[in-house]
Amino acid sequence: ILRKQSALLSKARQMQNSSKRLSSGIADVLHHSKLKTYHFQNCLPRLPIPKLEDTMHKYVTSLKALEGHSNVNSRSISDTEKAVRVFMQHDGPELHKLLVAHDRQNPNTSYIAKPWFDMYLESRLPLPLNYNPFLVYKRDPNEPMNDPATRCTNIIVSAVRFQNTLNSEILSPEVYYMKNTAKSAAMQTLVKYLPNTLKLRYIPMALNGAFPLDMSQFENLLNATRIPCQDKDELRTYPKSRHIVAVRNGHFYKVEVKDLSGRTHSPAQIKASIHRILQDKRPHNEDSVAYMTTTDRNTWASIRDHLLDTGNMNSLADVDSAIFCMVLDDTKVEDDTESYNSTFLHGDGASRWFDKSFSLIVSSNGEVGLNFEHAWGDGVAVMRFFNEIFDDTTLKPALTNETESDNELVEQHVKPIKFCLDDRSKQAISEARHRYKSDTGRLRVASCEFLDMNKDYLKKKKVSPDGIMQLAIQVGHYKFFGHPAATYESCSTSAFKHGRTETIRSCTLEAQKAARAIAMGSVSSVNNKLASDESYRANVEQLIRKSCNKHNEITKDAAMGKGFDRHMFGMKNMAERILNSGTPALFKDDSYITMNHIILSTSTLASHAVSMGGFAPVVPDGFGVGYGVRDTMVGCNITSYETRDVQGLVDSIESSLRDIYTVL
Ligand code: BUJ
Repeated sequence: ILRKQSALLSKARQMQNSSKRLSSGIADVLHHSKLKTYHFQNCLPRLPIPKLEDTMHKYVTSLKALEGHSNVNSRSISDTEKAVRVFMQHDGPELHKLLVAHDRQNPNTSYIAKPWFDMYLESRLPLPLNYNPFLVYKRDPNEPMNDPATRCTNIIVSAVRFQNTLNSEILSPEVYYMKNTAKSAAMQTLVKYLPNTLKLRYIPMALNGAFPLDMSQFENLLNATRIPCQDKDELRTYPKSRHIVAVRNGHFYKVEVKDLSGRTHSPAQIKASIHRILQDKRPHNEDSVAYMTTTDRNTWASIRDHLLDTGNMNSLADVDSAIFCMVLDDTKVEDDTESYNSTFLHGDGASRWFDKSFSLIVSSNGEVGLNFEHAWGDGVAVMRFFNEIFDDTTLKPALTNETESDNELVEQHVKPIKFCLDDRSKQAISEARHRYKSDTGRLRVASCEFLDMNKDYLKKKKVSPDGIMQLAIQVGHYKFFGHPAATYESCSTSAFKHGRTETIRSCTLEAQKAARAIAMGSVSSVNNKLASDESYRANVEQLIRKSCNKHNEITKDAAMGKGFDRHMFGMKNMAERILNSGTPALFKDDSYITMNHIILSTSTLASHAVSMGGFAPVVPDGFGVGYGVRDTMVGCNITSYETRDVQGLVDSIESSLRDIYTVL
């Protein structure tokens, strides 16, 4: 009786809440922003194309930091300097001029947007491991709410609220606030009424240290998928979508979450749908079509055509057009690196659909991760969604673990998605399954948490937290392998219209100088100079600070569109694809190849909702380095393939953090 009473009470509360939301005019939204979602979109500044001389200078300087790498020595550097001089006399100015002219003719986008989309969509490599990263949510602080069906339902409801908010364009614009003044009501009102011309809306924001970010990627966040096609994939969106696709044990389900008029089904009804799927006792589906999303893109494209020809058009349409993919995984995720990476980075492939713009994966013990396709967008859009969902599910959950399911319409809301598979399809799926098992079996992971340093500690020491982490990665690599490595740190350029990312080349001359000095006096070495020799320590401290200052400088440059990588990529693309004039010598040079064979691919993000994240290496002999600076620690999660000693690198980074801590 008591249980029934509490269920009735919570139902009444839900009805009250939903009628409150309905009476506010728009049903089921996250919030109602004063400023429209795309308020600043037309006023965003354009991504600059750096000066050719600056790009060449930065390229050579960055190459010099790699000296000691097996392919980089004083002779190869001077060869590259010569190649740069030749480039500056002939191809360079011509390609740069054409890039600038092309950019002027396309004022509503950035010079990098199309080549970057093409780069992703033309790659034939499988999406998992090569492109899709993952993020893991912190657990709901209210532990009973981590019951999988409850958490899953709350996430679905919050995601649909996000969809409604975005569709109604009342999701607040994404703004990078350096100061709080622009957050004031007066400022927001002023900006709201300024006309949409001549950057009038943008200027007062920027003057107050607030930078509106590009929101074009939000259009491909929900109801979206990548479609495999021969030689170049496509992105498709289905804005009117009313269902999600759920996967469990390799079986697919279409779960309707909105009625025909666009009204969201009640949370208790959605919970019933989730329970229904969790109760499905069919064995694991070895013939899951999902395995095809783990293969190279041309193989998948031809099998997809075949599937369409053999009666699977509606089933594929149900998957493609879903708002997002929700995986109900059978695995219990343990609190260890192996378990996080294997569940959220790749899984076994039967219960994932790597083409969807993103999938949410709920484990049997209520751990939740997000795995996203990368062509359509970058960290800013994904993190906005990720954070909003965490806040909404934890602060305004649609239901509790005690809420009972409403089963009345469950048969109508949940429909299995069936595929008709002939021998050819089954054979392709079987091959994909075997290959994926072997590829993922070669992945290795290791992580560390260093508790003596954290965000506050580093701020108090007046060093940039990111600069210190990047330095520790440099020192760790140098100490373990004895030479520097081509390093990529991802930096958003979303402060510009249709900006994507720029590379921060963290392997700087300054970082290498500090790395060598730290390695020489390391606390883990016999001659422990960092701890025992004060003048040595003071000298190393100066080198650490110089390295951090340099890192700050190149980070600002990258965020302002003044790195060198995208400019070079743009010129190469111009020569090869627009002019069809072949690859200029500079880009065939060994140095360019070495610089772009990224051994240390690194990325970080700051969010109160993330507990873990990562991605695979971008080259077979590389490392995928996810790292974070938190209130309680600094840490990293690193992947590699079996030929590299990832545990050794992580141990070395951990000991480098100890060295830096000793010096600071
Ligand atoms: O640069 C780009 O254009 C996009 C990059 C590509 N790449 C991943 C190859 C660098 N994409 C991103 O940077 C998005 C990555 C999103 C995942 C980031 C993971 C961050 C990990 C944080 C937590 C780690 C803490 C571990 C503690 C044990």
